[in-house]
Amino acid sequence: MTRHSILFVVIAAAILVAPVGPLNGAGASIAGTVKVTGLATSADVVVYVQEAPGTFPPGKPVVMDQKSMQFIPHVLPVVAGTAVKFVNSDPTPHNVFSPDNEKYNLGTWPQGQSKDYTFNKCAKPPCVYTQLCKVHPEMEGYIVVLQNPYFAVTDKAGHYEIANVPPGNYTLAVWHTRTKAQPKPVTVEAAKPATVDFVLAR
Ligand SMILES: [Cu+2]
Repeated sequence: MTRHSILFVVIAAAILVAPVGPLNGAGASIAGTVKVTGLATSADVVVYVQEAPGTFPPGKPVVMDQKSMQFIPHVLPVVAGTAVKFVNSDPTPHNVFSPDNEKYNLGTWPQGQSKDYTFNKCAKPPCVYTQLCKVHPEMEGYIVVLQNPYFAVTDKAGHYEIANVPPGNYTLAVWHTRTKAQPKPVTVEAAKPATVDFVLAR
């Protein structure tokens, strides 16, 4: 091979292995504050891009723990197709079931054991799956299956940040267990952070 043809092969290989989608660094964040009126905390609100162009691979497997008699995290958004590992960290047996969408009951297991469930049956995101435990009726968690990875969950102060969203025009929506708000349009320009705030009320 000549030096030129070697260079060509190297460049061609670099193009082939480059990730599909926006170039690194071309995106920008969407961030802001969500105020949940009438509640002590503005945490656990899912803020998400309703629909982004293209299809998205499942995210890496994520954990939902059962610890101190709670589902942790309380609210867990995932990209469609992502596997969730349900872990029991308590010295008492817990069960995991959901009455929503295709419905499932993963059974009951003791401390230190886990079961996986893959969320690949959501036909039209968002799909919300309430997580319940037959042993402890007061336990409740939520898994929200979304079309794309551009989502975030608010902290106690209501802050959220969605990193590295490709430039484009989107609809930004929110999901919360008890309150609602209308989606809002947002335009993302390259390397220019966008700010979108919400007020949620019953
Ligand atoms: Cu339980």
